[in-house]
This record gives sequence, structure tokens and C-alpha cells, in this order.
Amino acid sequence: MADTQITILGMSGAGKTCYLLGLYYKMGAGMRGYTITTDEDTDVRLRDRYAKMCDQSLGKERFPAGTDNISKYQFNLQHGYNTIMSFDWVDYPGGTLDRKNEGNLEEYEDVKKAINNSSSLFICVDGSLLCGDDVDEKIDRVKDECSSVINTFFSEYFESNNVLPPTAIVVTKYDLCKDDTDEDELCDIIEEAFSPFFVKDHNERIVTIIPVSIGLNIMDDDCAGKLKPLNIHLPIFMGIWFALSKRIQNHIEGMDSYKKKQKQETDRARDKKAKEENKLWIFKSKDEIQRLARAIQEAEREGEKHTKELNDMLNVMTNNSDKLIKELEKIPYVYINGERGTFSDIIK
Ligand SMILES: Nc1nc2c(ncn2[C@@H]2O[C@H](COP(=O)(O)OP(=O)(O)OP(=O)(O)O)[C@@H](O)[C@H]2O)c(=O)[nH]1
Ligand SMILES: [Mg+2]
Repeated sequence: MADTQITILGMSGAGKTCYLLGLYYKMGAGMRGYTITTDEDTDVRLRDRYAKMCDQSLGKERFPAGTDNISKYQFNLQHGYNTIMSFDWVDYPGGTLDRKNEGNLEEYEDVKKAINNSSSLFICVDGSLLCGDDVDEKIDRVKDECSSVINTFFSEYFESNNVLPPTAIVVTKYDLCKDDTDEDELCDIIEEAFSPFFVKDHNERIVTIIPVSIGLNIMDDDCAGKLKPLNIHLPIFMGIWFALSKRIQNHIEGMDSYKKKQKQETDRARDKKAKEENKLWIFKSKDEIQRLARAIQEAEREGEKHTKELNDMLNVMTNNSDKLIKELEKIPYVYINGERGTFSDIIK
């Protein structure tokens, strides 16, 4: 099992598999020192699949067929070949989400489990729903085709975790609608279609809106455009950053309790030594005093060594987190408890 799980929720045809292949294509090659890696077999399979998507001569055939069963992947996000964090990802048929009774129940339960275990969730909104110029119609389409089904999963997540996960609303195929829906309108539509995410109350809600595309001109000339993913790494960086922050918090708590325990143990040994030293000379054992002195010294040395190791680990994690924040500052639409802000506001 990986360090964390990230799951994308999206209906059939919304672009989940293309997102995964685009992500691996872009991040497999590396970007500003970051790479995404996986095991050898998966690497070969994913490379074959994105090579087909790169083939500009295949027309519509270059795109993957609809997913017909669930596949699980484990990836590592690395910087300079050092792993920042590993994450599990599932790719599943979008139909699973709204066909729970007639479809494969086991598959549905598997996807639901992945969702409830995720540290961050992505909602995949098909950008083709945002084509045209009637805003109300676009809102209705997103509600009918996406929000209505996806809401159920968030309400179940909230029930089992008592918090809402950091959520990225990923607008796929943004190339198709960018001329009809500018960025302000995009935010208005998403805020209305996913209104529970933008409520201002005491529950923590962190939501971003990230338009992505696997290639701005990919559909031009009979789908002969170039595969050139746009923004595809940002949701993943966001998910990893939140999981890393949680890990840092747990690590600091672990360090505090280790220090406390360590102090208690050496205090106890010191008390024992003092007691031995205060005994009447006929009962006092020099050997025992020396043994206790050695034990105290050894415990202190061990404590310092382990504290240094823990500090080094903390520094590595904090460093990685600071680096990711620099990338995340590029996400323009961040909402903290319903208010527009930036990633730096989350840290505050
Ligand atoms: N123009 C454009 N089309 C895209 C983009 N991403 C995906 N598509 C198109 O959308 C189709 C469906 O994408 P998939 O990734 O297969 O959708 P899915 O969510 O995996 O669908 P299921 O497997 O059925 O759940 C693809 O065959 C492409 O034609 C994009 O960024 N831009
Ligand atoms: Mg698919």
C-alpha cells in the first residue's frame, strides 16, 4: 500500500483515463525536477497506451477505449529522484458510480472504499458540458451529468471521516470550452453546480478549480493535434501537499511524545542513581552507581541520535512541502471555507 490514496470521481467519458495517461506522459518525462514513477510492468503498459495517444495519424482511434474494469496503480512523486510520497490511484469505468444496483457490486464497493480512504478527491467535470453561451444551461448540464451523482459520495465521505477532503474540481477538456466559458464564468458555474463546497460555515472546506487539457489543439484536423498536457500535474501536487502536511503534523506529534518519554526514562534512572548514592555506606554499591551512570549516558546518547534522525526527516518533509507550495501558488482558484484565496492563505 502506498502512503496515501487519491481518487478522481467522474462519469463515463469525462476524461479520467486520458487524465491518467496525460499525467504519466508529462510527469514520466519530468517537470522542474519532479517525476512520477511506478513499477516496471505498469511503466511499460502506460507507455504503450500514451504512445498510442501520441500517434497523430490514428484520428479518434488514438484515444483509449472506455474503461471496462477497475485498475489499481501505485505511483511515486519524486523530486530529483527522491521520493516525496507514494500514492494509490484507481481507474474505473465511470458508469460504476451511478449503476450501483445493476452493475458489478464488488467493483462499486472497491471504488467507494478508495474514495472513502482518499486523503484528497478530484471531481472530473467534462469541459464539453461548458460549450455554448447559455450559462444557466451549462449549470444545469453540470448538475445533471455530474454533481447529482457525485454529491452522494461526498456526503458518505463526510459521514465516515467527519471532515470533507481537500477537493480539486478538475475541468477536463478545457480546450473544447475555453472560447465559450472564460475563467470568471467557469468559477460562477462551478460555484453554483457544486454549491455545498462553497458554503461558509465552521467545517473546513478547501476546494480548488483547475482547468486541464491533454492538448489545446488535440481535436484539430481530425484529432491530429499534439498531445501536450496542460495543468495536469497541479491536482496531484495539491493532493500530495495535503497528505504531506498531515504527515508532518503527525511526525511533530510523534517527536513531542518521544521527547517526553525519553525524558521520563532518564529522570527515572537519575532518581534511581540518586537513591543509591544516598544509601548508608554499608548498603551502597559502587558498581550499581557506575552501572546506572553508564545507563543514563547511553540513554542520553541514544536520545540525541534518534532526535537528530527525526529532525532530519522533518527537515526533508518541510523542504518538500515548501517546494510544492511554490508550484501550487499557480492554482488561480482556491476557496477556503467558501472564500477565494491562495495557497499561502491555507498555511496561515
Ligand atoms: N478535446 C479533448 N478531448 C479529451 C480530453 N481528454 C479526453 N478527451 C476525450 O474524451 C474521451 C473520453 O475520455 P476518457 O479518458 O476515456 O474518459 P473516462 O472518464 O476514462 O471514461 P470511462 O472510462 O468510460 O469512465 C476521449 O476518448 C477523448 O476523445 C481533452 O483534454 N481534450
Ligand atoms: Mg476510462
